[in-house]
Amino acid sequence: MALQALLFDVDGTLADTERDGHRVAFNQAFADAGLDWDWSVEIYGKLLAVTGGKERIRHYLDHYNTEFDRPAALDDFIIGLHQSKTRHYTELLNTGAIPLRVGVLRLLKEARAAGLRLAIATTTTPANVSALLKNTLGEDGESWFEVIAAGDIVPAKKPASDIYTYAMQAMNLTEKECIAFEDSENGIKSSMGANLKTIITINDYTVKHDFTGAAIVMDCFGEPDQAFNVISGDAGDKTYVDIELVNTLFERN
Ligand code: XBP
Ligand code: MG
Repeated sequence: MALQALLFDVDGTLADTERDGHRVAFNQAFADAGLDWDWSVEIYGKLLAVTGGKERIRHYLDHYNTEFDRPAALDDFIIGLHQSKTRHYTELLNTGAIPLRVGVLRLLKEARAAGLRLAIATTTTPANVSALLKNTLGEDGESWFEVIAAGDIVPAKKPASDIYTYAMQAMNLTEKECIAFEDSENGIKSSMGANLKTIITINDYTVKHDFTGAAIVMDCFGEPDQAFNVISGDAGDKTYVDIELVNTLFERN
């Protein structure tokens, strides 16, 4: 069956959001709450093993700050912290501080021109996706994507495959008609758990992750004047990701 849709992860794939975006917003929320918690670049890299901001805060308390005097209503406390973090993060995105990664805008435009359908499959909070797409693609940025599957819309977050299954069902498509774009081990476990071929672009936090089974692993999508570096897989004579290469990778067994 022919390729019909491109399913994009957000954080680390569309934009490099974690180190200078989400991490900074978490620390701002902790400071607002009078907490002395400060997630360094290094600690945050470890905490990223757990997807979902609320789940990540709980993981931090369970494994890195066990001495913290937990309030009785811990879930509500975490939800409050996370809502504050989301406010800080969307405000940061609204300053235009975080651009799309290399080649993303060009690939999205090429896909639309080729009549391919687009969707988002992400663990992050929907408000974060809206802010990123509006600030990078323009006011109508969300409309480029037929489905925006995000955050708590599914019971189990990545590495579970729920979010990809949800997106395909919402589009009435199967894994034989879609390809996924991811950046992390949790992400490829999720996409391959849904039997999706997956194109990986790495970032500083995921460079050492296990991407076994990926259709290809690169440092970025590249541009005509900025070649990508292929870390594993075969891009033929291509030096940047275009729809022809995406189709070649989709059709390759
Ligand atoms: C990345 C995540 C998210 C973000 C933080 O999602 O795991 O949890 O780190 O966003 P993806 P929230 O790579 O699937 O886009 O605090 O809103 O969860
Ligand atoms: Mg990601």
